[in-house]
Amino acid sequence: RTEIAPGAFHVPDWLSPDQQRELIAACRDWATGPVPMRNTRMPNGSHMSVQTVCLGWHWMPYRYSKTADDVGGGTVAEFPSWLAGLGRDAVTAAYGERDDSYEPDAALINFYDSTAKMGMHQDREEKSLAPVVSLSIGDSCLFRFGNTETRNKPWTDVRLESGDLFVFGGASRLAYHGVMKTYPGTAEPSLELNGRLNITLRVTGL
Ligand code: MD5
Ligand code: FE
Repeated sequence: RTEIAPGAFHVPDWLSPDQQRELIAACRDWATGPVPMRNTRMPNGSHMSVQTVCLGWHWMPYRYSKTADDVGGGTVAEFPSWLAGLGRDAVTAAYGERDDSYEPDAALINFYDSTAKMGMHQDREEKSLAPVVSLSIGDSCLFRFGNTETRNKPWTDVRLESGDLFVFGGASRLAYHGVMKTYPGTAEPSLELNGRLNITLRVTGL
């Protein structure tokens, strides 16, 4: 594992091929659940290029709700306990020390088609500063990990590949970050995933 910045750990190739396949299947179900995957509408009327579906809590800019107040008002699917267990394993792998107190209660599943990206931003909607777990599956991407002060340099560019784990905690929890681009067609063909999935596990503190 590599510490990209204080509290930010990259663990390449952490998910097994079987775990990746199972998570893809789960994401397909979640994407068509009570609140379907959608391109989130921003306050200025534009839409994110990434498509998102949430578990436990519904994220909209810039708050969490139990209901999808921006798209139909349905109640989001529950956050499964097996996913919280995977989150504890992830934090343990990143920090090298078992943390059974880590209790994520929200997941954001982001799907990137060949043109999607995500601009530099901070994740500040959570009232808890517990670590965020990030799992990447499918096409590789160019991930940019910045600083906590501005969305500008200095930053570190990291290529995230299928199966990679990233954990953002400690001094890195409020760092600016973004996905500059994906590398279309780099997913292992047997995954049958035409794009990139990113699953983040979060503690909302709500
Ligand atoms: C992605 N997702 O690949 C990225 C990577 C998001 C998002 O940025 O907000 O859905 S996960 C990177 C991340 C998430 C939360 C906190 C921090 C990084 N951080 O504290 O640096 O779809
Ligand atoms: Fe983010």
